[in-house]
Amino acid sequence: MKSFSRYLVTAALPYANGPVHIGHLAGNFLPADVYTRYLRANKKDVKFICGTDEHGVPITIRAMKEGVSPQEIVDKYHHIIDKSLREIGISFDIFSRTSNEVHHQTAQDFFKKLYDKGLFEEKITEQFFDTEKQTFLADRYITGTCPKCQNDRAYGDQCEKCGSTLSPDELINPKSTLSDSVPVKKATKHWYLPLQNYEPWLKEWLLTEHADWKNNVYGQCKSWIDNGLQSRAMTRDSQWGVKVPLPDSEGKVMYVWFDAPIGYISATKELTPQWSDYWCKEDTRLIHFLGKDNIVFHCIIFPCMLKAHGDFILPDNVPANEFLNIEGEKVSTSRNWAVWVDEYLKDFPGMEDTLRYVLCANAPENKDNDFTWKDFQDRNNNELVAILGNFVNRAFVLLHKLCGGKIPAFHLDQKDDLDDRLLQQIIQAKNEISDSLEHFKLRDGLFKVIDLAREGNKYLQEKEPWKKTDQQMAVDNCLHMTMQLCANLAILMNPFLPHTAAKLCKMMKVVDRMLDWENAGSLKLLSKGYPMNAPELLFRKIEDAEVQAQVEKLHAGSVDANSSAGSISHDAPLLAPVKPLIQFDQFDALDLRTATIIAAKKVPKADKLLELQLDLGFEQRTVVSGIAAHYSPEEIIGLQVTVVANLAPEK
Ligand code: B3M
Ligand code: ZN
Repeated sequence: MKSFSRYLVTAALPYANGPVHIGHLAGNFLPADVYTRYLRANKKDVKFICGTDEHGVPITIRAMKEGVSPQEIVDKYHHIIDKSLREIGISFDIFSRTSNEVHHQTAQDFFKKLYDKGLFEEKITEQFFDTEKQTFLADRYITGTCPKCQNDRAYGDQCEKCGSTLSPDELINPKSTLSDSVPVKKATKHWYLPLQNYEPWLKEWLLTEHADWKNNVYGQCKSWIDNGLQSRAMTRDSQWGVKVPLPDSEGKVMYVWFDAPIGYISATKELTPQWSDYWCKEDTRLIHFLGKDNIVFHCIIFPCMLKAHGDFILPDNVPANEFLNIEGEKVSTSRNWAVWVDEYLKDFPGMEDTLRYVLCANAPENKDNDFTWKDFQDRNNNELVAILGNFVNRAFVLLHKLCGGKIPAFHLDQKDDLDDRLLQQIIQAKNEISDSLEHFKLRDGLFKVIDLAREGNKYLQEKEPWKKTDQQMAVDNCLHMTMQLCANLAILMNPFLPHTAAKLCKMMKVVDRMLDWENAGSLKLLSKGYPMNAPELLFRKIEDAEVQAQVEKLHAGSVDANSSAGSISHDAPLLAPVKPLIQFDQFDALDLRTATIIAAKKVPKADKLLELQLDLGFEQRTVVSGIAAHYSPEEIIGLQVTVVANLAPEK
């Protein structure tokens, strides 16, 4: 096994064209963060790099939909994404932007170097052109009828109805989305990277030397290589992107997948003057975290670019994840079938670690996995609250009750088998969690943390210190061990649940340094006589109503893929969001009755209001209702409605 002096961890750069959802977190940011926190706890020299990807069609399309400039789009979403990732605890060393000057410069230098080495092919091809707007059209900007399913809203690259991959030539009646005009073909020059030239090298480097990569990653790469690689255009006709640094290249920018991965290099430059140690020295371990749709770019195209350039190291591993579905369906941002991280943070304040926990526990490491709100509630209530939180709370409560809140002595002559067993379990958990994390198996690692807490509960149950108040030494030993286990748990949970680990450290009155990984496995973390703070609950229970509200919100905000509202943004859901929770006594105060509408008329000078005459059975009443925009008086007479019979009258 090669030994490394430093680590460079990257998480795929999210497009700054919308907020991030839990699929991004589970597939990409969270595994990278857990791994990085583990490296830091091991005192490794590590830089964790990310930022927003601010170029390409995803940005310009979004700008068109929101009716603003691409610059406004990237500014808006960069900040939203940055904020929510920080709040959920993704501990980047830098979260940069590909619109930064240093990035444009770095990407242009990179391009120029490949050009000067003669590594590009220049080709002239015919591309669709909008004569009205005088611009070439990216595939996404062309719509027409799908030749496979006749959907008349298919895109030039894909039909979202039947899922087929298309080219604009295949569309029936193609139209430009910019002007609705029929596009024409026009010749244009671009620079191509002949990937086929790198095939022998890729077979050696990737398929042979990196045969240890995850099966899902290796398999995808092998099939790309086996199918034969081709030249791929590294430039586009557009006004938005990194300009091609060559004479006579007005209107040409880099293909977003050429400049975006170079963003990892530019962000490192921005972060530290020592950036070249990280990018140019062979004893740096470069690890890219990403979702499966980005595998080919990180495992084939970017490595070919790096190889062509020659100054930089190559990734040592690319532990890509599969997809996380939600409530059994694929995440779709256009259909608003997603759980947005910024909204989660608002709806569940202080519960960052619960989301981290549930997403790690369901990490789509080897196959697509599913997130459901029921599972979210169950895992929180049955694992975090009932096992981990419960153990820590019992330990602290018993310590305050039976030992005056101070760490008791351990009387060696009274040590028994249960104490030995617990120590062995702590040491074994540390080794197993380390091994899991080193092999990017987050779920296994996380479950071992919970298992260890479960053992702690078992230990307390077997020792029953509350029944031994006449044997202080036995009580001391039990609570000494229990508290050392709490400290060990803080270290072992820290990569996964950093907010909780910090809270626990505060309760134990210890500094962050205690969380160094080397400290795990020790029974000397808290010394005799050291006073502990009063316990605080680490986790809280989640009620049925809270998850029910989330399920309703998900369905209320979702949009049918084929409806014309398919472009709705999650900022503007179709239905009003569910109001804040009320307590049962507020509900119980309402007197709800069924009434029949016996007469209805418009209220003069109030276009929203109808005046209704209601029969409640025990009385007739006149009420005013703001439904005039939706119902005419004629159509509602005779209908039954629910009335809040005890609502105070108003003028
Ligand atoms: N922005 C694709 C994506 O968000 C792209 C990743 C770039 S990583 C260099 O899925
Ligand atoms: Zn189709």
